[in-house]
Order: sequence, then structure tokens, then C-alpha cells
Amino acid sequence: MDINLIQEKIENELAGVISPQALEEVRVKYLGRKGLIAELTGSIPMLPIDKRGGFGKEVNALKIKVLNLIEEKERSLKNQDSAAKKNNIDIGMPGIAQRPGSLHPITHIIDEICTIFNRMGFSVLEGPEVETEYNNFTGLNIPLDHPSRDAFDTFYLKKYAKSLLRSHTSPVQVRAMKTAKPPLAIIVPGRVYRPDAVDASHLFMFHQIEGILVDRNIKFSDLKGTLEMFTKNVFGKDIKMRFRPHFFPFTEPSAEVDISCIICCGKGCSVCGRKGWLEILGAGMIHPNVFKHVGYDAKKYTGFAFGMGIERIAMLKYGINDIRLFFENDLRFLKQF
Ligand code: 2U9
Repeated sequence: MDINLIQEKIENELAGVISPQALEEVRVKYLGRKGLIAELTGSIPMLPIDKRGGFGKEVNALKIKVLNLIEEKERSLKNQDSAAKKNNIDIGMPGIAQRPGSLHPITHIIDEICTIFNRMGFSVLEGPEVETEYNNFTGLNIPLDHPSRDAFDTFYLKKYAKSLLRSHTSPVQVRAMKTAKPPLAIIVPGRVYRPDAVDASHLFMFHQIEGILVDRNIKFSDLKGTLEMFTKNVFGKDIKMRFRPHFFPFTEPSAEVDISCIICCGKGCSVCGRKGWLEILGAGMIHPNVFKHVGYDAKKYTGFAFGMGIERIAMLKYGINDIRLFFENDLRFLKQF
């Protein structure tokens, strides 16, 4: 038996002792007539002759050490007790438990979504929030006269020409494509900025997750399968999905994606505006002009892209009716996650 380990165990036990009764229990357990140290002493004659002397010395040293530790603890308990009496504190009273913190709901849902895409082979990538006009617009085939380039829809920085606060996370994918060759499968979470008037469903800063997958022979059906896996993982296996034709400059063809309403399961209610469907994301096949901008051969490669607003997903999933709640830091709200 390792004497050092026994000593360590006794020290740990003593550290947890807060009353004279508990201290007496430890004393009896180790130093009592039938205690561990008496047992160790009793086992010496059973040892081979050449081991007895060394072991005996170790047991004796342990006994002295434990005696000293117990005396020391006794003194410290007495001191505590008299200090507590002086201040009228009941040291036996149970403490007030501290509630451990929890993740912010947005962080929580970003983690959850990234894990789902991670399992499908996507890598998570992040990038800067201050971007160039090129990465935010031009590289994505967004024409010079597109309304999203307007100062009413994008925060431009005065200090540096052609710099802005990114209005979507897509510039991170542009950067990734400029530096890495296909196959490429990435998922990009992060903050984005748009000068919207604040109300229950709009803020001037929110979070997005976007993803792209580029390889030879990627088809629209790959996009469908990937998004189906995603929606079922986040909202449950019974959820239905539909694609509505749409237009984005960076994808062709493009679609908006709805899920069957998670409140009324498609029957029609106030949350889905009696439609039975909730819009949750946009998606499409990456436009060949985007490939040209980043130096990919559009004849060789195809790819899909999708994007969603995280706050919207979180609001639907948790039944939250006001986006401002996420950023007011009201503990009554945050504690629920
Ligand atoms: C590259 C190429 C294409 C990302 C995409 C959407 C469709 C989309 C919106 C959802 C709600 C933005 O937060 S929101 O307002 N996004 O509908 N995003 S396809 O397409 C890309 C991205 C990067 C290089």
C-alpha cells in the first residue's frame, strides 16, 4: 500500500472537514484503535523481514503527520468558531448556491447548427466584419446599381475608401475560394450589419450562417438533401420543406426555403400568417460569375450556397416574438437557455 497516497487521501478528507464532529470521525477512522494506521502497524509482522523496518518507519512518520494535521485542523476550527461567534455567524448554515452561467441562445444555436453541418463534412470558418466592397458585393456578382449597395442598406466606413461593415457573411466564402481549390465545403457563422430601423423583427446587427459546397458535379438535389438533413435536425424529423423560386445575384437558380409551420404543423395559424409555411432560408446554385471572380473554372466545378438569419431560426425554435430580447441582456430572458 502506498503511504504517500494514503497521506494525500487523509489531507483531502481533512480539507473538507468543517465541524469538530466530522474531525473526530476522521481521527477515529485513521488513528483510532481499529483505525487504518493501527491496521497498517498490525500488518508489519506479515511482511518479509527485510521490508519490515522501512515500512514501520513510513507508518510511524504517517502517524505523526496525521496527528499534526488533526491538531492543526482543530486549532483552525476553534479560531473559525470564535470569529463566527464574535460576528454572530452560523458556520453550519448551508451556503447559497451560485447558479452556473449558460450560453447565450444565439451562441447555443450557432454551435448546434455548426455541429450538424460539421457531421456532414463542412468545416467552420470565420472572417473579418470590416470588409472591402469587392468581397461584399463585386465578387458575389452583385451589380454596381444593386439597391443593397446603397448607403441606406450598407454601413460604409468613412475612414477607409471602399470599406464597409459586411452586410452578409458571404465575403468569408469569397476569401476562402480565393485561397483554396475545390472540393470546398464550409459553413460560416458571424455578425452582419444593415442600417435597418429597429423593431420586433429588425436590428442593425444580427447573425447569419451561410454555407457553400463546391466540387465537380454538384447538383441542386445535393442542396436539397443537405438542407433536409439540416431542417430535420434543428426542427424535428416530421418537418416538411418546400422550395419557392426566387432571385439572388450570387446564385442561379435561386430559391427561398420554407418549413411546415412548427406551431400549427401546416394547418395555418397566426405565427405563419395562415399559410402553414415559415420561410427560414435562401439558397441556390453558385452563379458562374462568382466562380470567375475567385478564379475557379466554372466549366469544371459547380456548387450550392445557402444563407439564413440565426435570430430568425432561434425565434422560431424557441417561440420568441421580439428580436430585441436577444441583446437587452435581461437575465430573466437569458436564464431560460
Ligand atoms: C458565395 C456564393 C453564394 C449565400 C446565400 C442566401 C441565399 C440568402 C438570406 C437569408 C436571410 C440572408 O439573413 S438573410 O437576410 N440569405 O437568402 N444566401 S444564397 O450565397 C452565397 C454565398 C457565398 C461565394
